[in-house]
Amino acid sequence: MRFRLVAAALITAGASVFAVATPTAAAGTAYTGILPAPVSVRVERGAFTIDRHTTISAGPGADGVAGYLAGLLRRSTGYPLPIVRGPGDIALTVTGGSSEGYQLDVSSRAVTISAERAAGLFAGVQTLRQLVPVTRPWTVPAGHVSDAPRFGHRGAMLDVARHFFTVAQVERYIDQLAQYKINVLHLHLADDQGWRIMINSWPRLATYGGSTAVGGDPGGYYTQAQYREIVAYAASRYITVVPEIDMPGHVNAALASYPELNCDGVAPPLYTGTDVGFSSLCVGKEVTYRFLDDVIRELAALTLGPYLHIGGDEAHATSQADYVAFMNRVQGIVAAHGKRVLAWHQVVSATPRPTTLAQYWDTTNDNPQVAAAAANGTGVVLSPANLAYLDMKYDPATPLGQDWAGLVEVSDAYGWDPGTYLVGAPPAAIRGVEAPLWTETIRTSADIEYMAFPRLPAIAELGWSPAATHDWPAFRRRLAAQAPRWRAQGINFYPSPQIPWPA
Ligand code: IFG
Repeated sequence: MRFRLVAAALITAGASVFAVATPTAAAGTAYTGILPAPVSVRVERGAFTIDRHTTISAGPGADGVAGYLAGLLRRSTGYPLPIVRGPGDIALTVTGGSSEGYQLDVSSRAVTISAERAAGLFAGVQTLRQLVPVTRPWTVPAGHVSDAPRFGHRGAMLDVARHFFTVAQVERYIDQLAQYKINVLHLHLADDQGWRIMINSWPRLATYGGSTAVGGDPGGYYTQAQYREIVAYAASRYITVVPEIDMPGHVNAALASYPELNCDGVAPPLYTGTDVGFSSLCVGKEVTYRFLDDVIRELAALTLGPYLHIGGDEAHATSQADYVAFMNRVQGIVAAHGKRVLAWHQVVSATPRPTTLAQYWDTTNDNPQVAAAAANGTGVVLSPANLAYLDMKYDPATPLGQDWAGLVEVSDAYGWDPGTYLVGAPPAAIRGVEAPLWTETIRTSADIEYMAFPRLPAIAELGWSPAATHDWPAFRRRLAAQAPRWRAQGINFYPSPQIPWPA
């Protein structure tokens, strides 16, 4: 519907720049099938065919993206697709500026993608990928896409604490996220059941605190070199990693590793259950803040982006007064190491710093305390558990996941508007969305994919696309059209009965 409106508008407006041809059905479907939905698309006459002579060119600042695109297209087409200096058949250009948007033009002679920043160029490449058929002939219908993201924070969270996931498994997920223009990967690195990142000044956190997992499953942890590899791989996909060390609760792995961190000086045993809210750092001991200063210093040195996540959820074993004092003090430690704070929304019961972001995970859209903080300048990232938690079951028969926040089918994940969702929160306070995947019941990449697909693309569209493109009947068709790609990539997606999947 929207596409025809755009075409009609162009005809009415007498767009003489391009003759608005009568688009072929295939061309129309290709451009109206892009997910997340772009700001605007226009189909033109003709098509560009990638063949053995096709070249790629990259202007200054576009080399990384050009290399990524060449790798993708060489793998799928088998053609050499050399990167040349002069204007190539596929030309990538970075013009300078701050927008994450891009312009994509396809004619029978050339494909051009231009963007102010390499991140926008990368987004344009993800769109081009969706215009290239999954099988030969490698013919891209002619057209134009003009696009830019609605929100700056378009995130996915992976809990590597309840179950540990290797670098390769995390990088696999990063590649899947990048296809839908996700730009933040929040890694939940520590919890009651495991500590997953080596901290050189407190090595037992990883070597001992990382030795278990839920249900007694194998533990594990990232050396700092391995963690740097994840961060660099994500950065090459224009995804910023946000590390989370949950505190003052969800800390049994740390308490088990160092007796001195416990108020009574006695380390509890390692924990492999799935209860929450029973552990707390010792707010009254100074060693706690020396410990946190060391942890935050080492994590900040490993973090390219501006944010560190300090958790703050389910601190049921910490008094409210202690919680407030603790969260206020730790925000200062993070700032002292040059980073900004992301925290679960309970942080608003303390005094959020002006740059602190609250990650909202409540199951109601009416939370006056968070709305008041938002009205008072605190930025909010929306992760409503009953809409965006990927560990929620799709239906009672779902073999994985939980249901404490309710059942979340694709239509639930898609059926809300982040801009207006939170009652009383000014739209300007909403920084974006994030889809957490908690892993109490998730052990393999296939498990991750079963829960993340197809709901993660729904959240990704809410984060990227204009509210005006929000349309469930159109979205479910676009989602269905992604299935051949997922099958080609071996993504173990849940074939939701809500979606008209192609045979
Ligand atoms: N709530 C806990 C998580 C996890 C989750 C599972 C948050 C912020 C339930 N905290 O979600 O640690 O156990 O769905």
